Amino acid sequence: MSEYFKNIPKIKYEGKNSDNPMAFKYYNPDEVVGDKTMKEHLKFSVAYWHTFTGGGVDPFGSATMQRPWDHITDPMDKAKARVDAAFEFFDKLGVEYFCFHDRDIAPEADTLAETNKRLDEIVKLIKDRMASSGVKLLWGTASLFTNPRFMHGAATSCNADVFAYAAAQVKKAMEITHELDGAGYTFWGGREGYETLLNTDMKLELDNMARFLHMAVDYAKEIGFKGTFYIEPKPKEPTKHQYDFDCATVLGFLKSYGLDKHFKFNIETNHATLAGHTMQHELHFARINGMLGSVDANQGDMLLGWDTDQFPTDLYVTTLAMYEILKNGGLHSGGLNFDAKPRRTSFEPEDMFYAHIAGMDAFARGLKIAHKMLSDGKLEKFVQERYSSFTKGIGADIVNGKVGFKELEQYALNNTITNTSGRQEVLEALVNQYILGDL
Ligand code: XLS
Ligand code: NI
Ligand code: NI
Repeated sequence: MSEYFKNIPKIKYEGKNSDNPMAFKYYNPDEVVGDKTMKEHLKFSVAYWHTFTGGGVDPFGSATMQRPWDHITDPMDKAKARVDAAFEFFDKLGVEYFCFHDRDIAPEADTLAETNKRLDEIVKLIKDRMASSGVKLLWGTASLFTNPRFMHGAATSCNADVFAYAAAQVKKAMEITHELDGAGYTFWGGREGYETLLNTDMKLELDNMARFLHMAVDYAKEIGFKGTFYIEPKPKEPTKHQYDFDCATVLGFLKSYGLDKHFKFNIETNHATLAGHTMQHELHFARINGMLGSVDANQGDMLLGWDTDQFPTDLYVTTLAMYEILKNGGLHSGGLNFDAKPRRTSFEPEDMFYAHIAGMDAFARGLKIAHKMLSDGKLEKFVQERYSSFTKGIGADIVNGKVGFKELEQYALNNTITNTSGRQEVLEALVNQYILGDL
């Protein structure tokens, strides 16, 4: 087997004073934080699409990425080379999970039957590599947005033939995910949304999306796939309005169609910010509703209004994300999938490594800071005290359903109100102290 990243060694932990860019400064896989090792807490995953098929195109320019498989012209030979390169990459980086879309791993052919045959060939290869390396599939998914047939959407297309095609594609994608023992399967609503309501039957589109998901749930049962189903919210891009806008919108949708018990969320940082939320907000909302499943770990550029999918390096964000994840008792069958790509000017193969190292270090540090925040308990205690009026007296009566408007009116007529400060700035300074302090 040829080596694709020849000058790159296995990436090691060298500690915070290392000036070697090909080394971890904070991610020390076997270091124990609380009750688990960093590796167990973080469960990093490489996104096949950005890392092995992404070329660096943007709306104004073509591909810039230089990859060691570029010279291969036959599409299936190229797909096979990418598999070898991928497993070399996972091994050198020390990442134990990956995620893919069906079309990332095998190129589409002229017919669906031929495309499925190609997929089977590559899946066989991947299965062998997984067995010999111990690398696992975090989740699989289907690309229901790249091919022009999906111009109007997939499950929400106005064209019933497209709905049928999308169903056939997801059926196959679920089968290969199952074959590779995937821990989950993700639904990101590629083009499930609309450009203008002037040509859209929103009710039928939403009903059809629910029908589609019910069919997926039924089929999982039929084939014995026990992995977690994730929905990945995103508010816009490519359509003006994506139906899976944010966690709150999706939860409402799932509940009104009786689907909520079958799904969890795969939450992406850049999608959270596009929806006008912090990542912490989305994770927190999912957590308190028992819906926090997995994370697409990236970040956006706050000055650009699209999904730039940058590697996560903002410590404030990784810290507060890990805070929510730890409070959730971890991600269970989920993980931290780098749905991220190096900038198109970071086009050399080394940049694939540097980018992942930067993200892994930022999350490793975030984990340690968040663990300290939780074991000190100062923030949690503050919140608890802030709401302590609901643990006694009239507050306890409200919570326990003992009083109604009449009793509360009596109470309000006979009592005066004293408020206390929310101390936001004190708390922000405290978080900074944790980030900057010794761990
Ligand atoms: C696109 C999405 C996509 C999903 C998988 O914005 O993030 O990459 O994660 O289809
Ligand atoms: Ni994503
Ligand atoms: Ni995205």
